Amino acid sequence: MSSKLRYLHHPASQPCRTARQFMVENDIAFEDEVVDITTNINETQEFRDEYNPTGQVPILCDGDIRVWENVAIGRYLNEKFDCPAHWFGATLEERTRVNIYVQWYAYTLRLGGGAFHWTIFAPMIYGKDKDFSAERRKGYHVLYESIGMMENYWLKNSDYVCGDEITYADLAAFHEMVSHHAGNIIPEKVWDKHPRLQAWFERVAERPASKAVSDWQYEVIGQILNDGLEIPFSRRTAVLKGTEVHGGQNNGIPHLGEKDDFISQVEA
Ligand SMILES: N[C@@H](CCC(=O)N[C@@H](CS)C(=O)NCC(=O)O)C(=O)O
Repeated sequence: MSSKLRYLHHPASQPCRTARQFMVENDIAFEDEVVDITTNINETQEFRDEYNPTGQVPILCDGDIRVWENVAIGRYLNEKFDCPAHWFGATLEERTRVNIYVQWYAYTLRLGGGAFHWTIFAPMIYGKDKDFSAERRKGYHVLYESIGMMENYWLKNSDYVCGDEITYADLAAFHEMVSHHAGNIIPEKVWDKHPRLQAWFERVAERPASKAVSDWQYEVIGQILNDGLEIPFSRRTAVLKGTEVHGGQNNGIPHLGEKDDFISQVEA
């Protein structure tokens, strides 16, 4: 008996939108289940035991199988549904480039989500009267280093981050940038310094599946924000935990002190 795939997610989550777009791109049918990560529902022992020990989304349920981590979800679906080879690479070389990208992004661009988180969500969680400038700086630092790599390495010689065809890596990168775009996190001046990144973002945004996934997100989140910016967060989120990164760790991000003027240089 075949059971329907269940997809546990939240629309504000970049990794959730990434795996979602992969399903939309490949016409994979699934049942949508929003997990309200603004409450502590996903931190209960029951949730962790049943779905994911980290309490995070996205989670794919295929019968008794539980898949978490968005890239693992993409790979699982790619194999299960024998999706077109370009998504994860047709040759060893192409597959390796996608592998390198998804490893790299998890420690860099993904953590740059801190710039969005500390600007948009943190005031709703902790109160608008608090000063998050130090945390925001950390987020911006990682974000700007990452978009520098996107511009000068990943997109230097190709239309997509891993070559001339779209891969899962583009979806992962795109949904990080969608949040920054939606939240006006990156100043125009900085976008203008990254013309390849800008052109790539527009290229990926043109895809019908990008529009479907992003419009849906804008609709849901936009509605909440228009209603007065009061997402009832009652807890820390993973992005917040993830941006607690310091120089000297194995992610290669330098101490802020060592490059204290980096953010102002990028924004100059
Ligand atoms: N490495 C994970 C990250 C997933 C993640 O950060 N999920 C966040 C939403 S963006 C979450 O579930 N936060 C709630 C929590 O940590 O309790 C992936 O790529 O799937």
